[in-house]
Amino acid sequence: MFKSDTIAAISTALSPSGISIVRISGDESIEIANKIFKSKKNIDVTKVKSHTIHYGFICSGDESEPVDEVLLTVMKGPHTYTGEDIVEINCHGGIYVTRKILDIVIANGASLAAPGEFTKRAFLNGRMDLSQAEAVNDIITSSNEYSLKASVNQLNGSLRNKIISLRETILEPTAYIETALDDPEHFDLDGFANSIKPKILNVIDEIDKLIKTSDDGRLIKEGIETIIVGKPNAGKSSLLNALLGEERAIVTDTPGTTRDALSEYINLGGITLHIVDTAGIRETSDIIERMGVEKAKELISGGDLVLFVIDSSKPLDKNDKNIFSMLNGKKTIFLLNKSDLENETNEDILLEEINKFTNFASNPSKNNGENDMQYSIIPISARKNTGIDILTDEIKELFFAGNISFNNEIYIANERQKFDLKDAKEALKNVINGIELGVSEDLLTIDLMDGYESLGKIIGESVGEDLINEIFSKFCVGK
Ligand SMILES: Nc1nc2c(ncn2[C@@H]2O[C@H](COP(=O)(O)OP(=O)(O)OP(=O)(O)O)[C@@H](O)[C@H]2O)c(=O)[nH]1
Ligand SMILES: [Mg+2]
Repeated sequence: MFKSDTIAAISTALSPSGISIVRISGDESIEIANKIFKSKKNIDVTKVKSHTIHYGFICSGDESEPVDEVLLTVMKGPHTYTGEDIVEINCHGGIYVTRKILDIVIANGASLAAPGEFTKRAFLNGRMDLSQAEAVNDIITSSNEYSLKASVNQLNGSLRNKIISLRETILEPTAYIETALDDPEHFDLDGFANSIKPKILNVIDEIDKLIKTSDDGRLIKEGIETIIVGKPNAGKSSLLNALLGEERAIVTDTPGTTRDALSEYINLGGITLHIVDTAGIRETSDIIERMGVEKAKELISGGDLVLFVIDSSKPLDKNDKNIFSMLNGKKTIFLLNKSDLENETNEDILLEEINKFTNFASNPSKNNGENDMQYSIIPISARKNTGIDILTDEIKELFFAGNISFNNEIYIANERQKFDLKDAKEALKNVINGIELGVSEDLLTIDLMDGYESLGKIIGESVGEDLINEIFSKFCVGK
């Protein structure tokens, strides 16, 4: 077991609240608690049962007056978060009182915990692997339902189990080759390399599937970068407000109201959109507006999704048509806005225009062709708030083929994990090449082991101290 100092930190946010928690972990945590905790029945904290809660007061030792009234939770290792003895002090949630209790704990022998140090200890003590430790942080930073579910899945070991099983598939033939090389009289390597090819190809395939989830993983975790575009006065800012459910952006009937791009995070049916309202795009001699057009183009190229707002109460004009040329290869939803008014531009007219652009799919609803654009058309009224539900469903359809199921689905939302998967894939591709070229088995084992180790890094095996420190430094203090 990993040995170290006893550490302490405030585990709750530092703002006035109902309660705060000061957490202590390490060999001396129970003794420290015993020195500063006083109860009417004079409880000896060193003698209480594990996983019990006690009512009393924190005193600073030299002062007889209690500092606060608290509940003390005593949990003895190894069945704790860190694997060590843990004491948690539930005190009143004032900033001053919580800090004072932490100071008393430190004065009695604990040292201040670094960011993520509790979780780092959990990892070092084998309570969780690295993918699970990272999932803890992902849960804390989750901002939507799907991201939370994906993180909880990972905490429960979904990724870990997958990696372990892939590694076993690699290790088995590697071990056989090594045994056979040591003991050629009893083990035969004739044709063995070829016989493992399907297995290794299968592992590569599985790794590929994981790598492919990383796009969805990013979208789930960070949100879909969504750009609202359209000509002036089409109702872009009204759409932003409708999606937000509040009057965030200024809406007027004067074209050119929005001058600077404005962005907000929106939670929409379990997914997050990072949504940007842009200045209306029109041909203009005004330098500020021209800069706005350039900015919109730039935003479109960096976005995951374009919401193209069209004023359906007016005919399509030059300004609308200009925008088509910016949508090359982008997932786009055409919104026929102002559907509460008499329409001048309907779906047929719009389709005709869309079809003039060859890079748009010929099938109006969905198309998965590589170079074709995926798009759909939805009539809405940003003012009357109609069609917004359909828009939400359509976004899910476009990005997650309609259903994000979370039974045992794994999403790679972490660049580090993606990087290690790619390394493992490269090594295993070398194995396949080696088999095809007929290289000797001992050379194959080198690449097999490379693949095995790259996968191991995901769960924290054979990773260096620097990397571990870097990962946990991103956590908050007290976790
Ligand atoms: N009838 C009707 N009017 C709408 C609708 N959506 C927006 N409007 C009106 O259209 C006008 C322009 O709306 P905005 O949301 O400011 O349009 P915008 O696209 O952001 O305009 P710029 O910022 O100038 O580019 C306002 O008077 C809105 O009230 C709608 O669905 N129906
Ligand atoms: Mg606007």
